[in-house]
Amino acid sequence: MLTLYSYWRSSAAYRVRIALNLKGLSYRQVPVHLVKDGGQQHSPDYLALNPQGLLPLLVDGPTRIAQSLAILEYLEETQPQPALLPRDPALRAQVRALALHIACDIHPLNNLRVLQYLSTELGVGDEAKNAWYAHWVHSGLAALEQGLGVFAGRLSLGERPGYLEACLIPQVYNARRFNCDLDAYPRILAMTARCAALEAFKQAAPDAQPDAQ
Ligand SMILES: N[C@@H](CCC(=O)N[C@@H](CS)C(=O)NCC(=O)O)C(=O)O
Repeated sequence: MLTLYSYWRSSAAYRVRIALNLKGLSYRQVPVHLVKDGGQQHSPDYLALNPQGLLPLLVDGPTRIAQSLAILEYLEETQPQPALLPRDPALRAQVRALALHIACDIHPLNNLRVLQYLSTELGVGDEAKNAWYAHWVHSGLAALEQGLGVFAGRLSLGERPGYLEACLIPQVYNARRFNCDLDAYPRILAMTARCAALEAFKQAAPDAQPDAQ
């Protein structure tokens, strides 16, 4: 049985929940509250498992894997069907590039620890912090919107979602949570709407998690 250390609102954990569901893999969740007690990700018990103090963490027998995209790659290699990545090498590289765009160039700038650092260490007020958040969401999503043109209105696997959508839908969730207006991104919205109707995504959604508040 796979174990996922997760938090309902963690978008990086949300990526992994989607991937596990798309592959039809069962798993149990261990909730790690990112805010309570100063953040349980900083507890000695959790740091012993993942010294980086970030979610998600997947445990498969003796193997512990941090970093959501490393987990997606692991799942793809150990449980190849149904595939999350396209077969064609060029398309596969483009999917990875778009996923990295989200995971490396949008998400980390607006992560909890960055927002906390802005407030508590640099004394940035809420208005400026929200402007920071919206700036990185919009600059990232505007470029992503162009990049999605390669799929010509379809999903990254044609009629099926996979690796890309596992990253995109959690990023859209984050943007909406912080009231970013997404009307300028019709491709992103169309992909999100198609995925939202699927069971794998419904079951992975933050509000559907056992630790949702
Ligand atoms: N690059 C990492 C990012 C992991 C990450 O930033 N996780 C967030 C939740 S979405 C976290 O644990 N934040 C805790 C904190 O900021 O203290 C991944 O893709 O797994």
